[in-house]
Amino acid sequence: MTSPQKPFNRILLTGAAGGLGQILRETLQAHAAIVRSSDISPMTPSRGAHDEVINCNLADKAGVHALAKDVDVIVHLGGISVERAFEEILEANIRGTFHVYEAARKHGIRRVVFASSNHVTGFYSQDVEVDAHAPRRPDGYYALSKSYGEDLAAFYFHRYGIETVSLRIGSSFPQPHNLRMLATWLSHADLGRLVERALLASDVGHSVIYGVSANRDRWWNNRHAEHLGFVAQDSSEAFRAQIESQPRPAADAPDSLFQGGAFTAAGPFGD
Ligand code: NAI
Ligand code: 15L
Repeated sequence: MTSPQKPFNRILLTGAAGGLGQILRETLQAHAAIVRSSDISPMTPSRGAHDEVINCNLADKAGVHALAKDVDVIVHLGGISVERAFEEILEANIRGTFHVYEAARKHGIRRVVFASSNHVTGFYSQDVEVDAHAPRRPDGYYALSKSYGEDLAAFYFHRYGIETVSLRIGSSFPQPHNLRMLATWLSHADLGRLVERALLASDVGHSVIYGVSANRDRWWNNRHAEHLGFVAQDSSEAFRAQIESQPRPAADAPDSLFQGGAFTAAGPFGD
């Protein structure tokens, strides 16, 4: 039963122990009577019936299916969040995201908010503007797993009508760490606004949106996601002087050349 004040009865949040999961576990309380938080890592204990906490490895199909019981909508953040060897990415991100969509299908869940990443277009030069219709240029196995996640989202919409908003998150940290992040930064408050729109906007089908604050210099144009109604309110400008006082990366360093920065030069692994 839906709470009269809140749009959803139960939201499932994966990756709840992570940097963004800890933030969203709080934010989502405003949108659902019950937030079910899940992660493979330990989480802050439940604070009551409205705040469920269940440990689960996304690679465990039966576990993920149990997680999705009586859920209205999934915010899927869980998985490896940086570049790693393919085998690690395979279990958590590729198999894990497949399990999330299959669980959504079996439990009749109508929408997923998927934490994709800017790295699906990481191999574009920093002097090019990219939008959601630009061909992807994944910058590693991590990015390939997010690209697969977006394709999975499109498939589950066309085949089963399960809607997804794929959030190509830039760099969402309390503050930008370097020059690149002056362009890619997404404040935590703007992340909350973005997820709110992804949950509440109607008829999203499979939508793709870059998660980026209203920074002075941006590489991403959200012209194809205006229907979501996301308006960023923060900007990295407040941090510019501090960042520009740090030593700059070389002009030919990956962090200066490509939108994906250092991810474009990670690996190879296991040689
Ligand atoms: P994080 O690494 O802090 O959190 C990810 C969480 O997923 C961790 O708590 C981890 O324990 C969990 N996890 C990993 N493998 C798992 C498995 N097999 N089963 C269950 N849980 C597992 O990452 P963060 O920064 O919170 O990011 C959240 C999501 O947003 C990730 O999917 C990440 O790829 C994506 N993202 C984040 C960005 C950022 O700037 N923070 C930028 C772009 C995308
Ligand atoms: C990501 O996809 C990562 O999850 C995050 O840790 C940051 O490195 C971010 O991209 C970024 O591009 O800065």
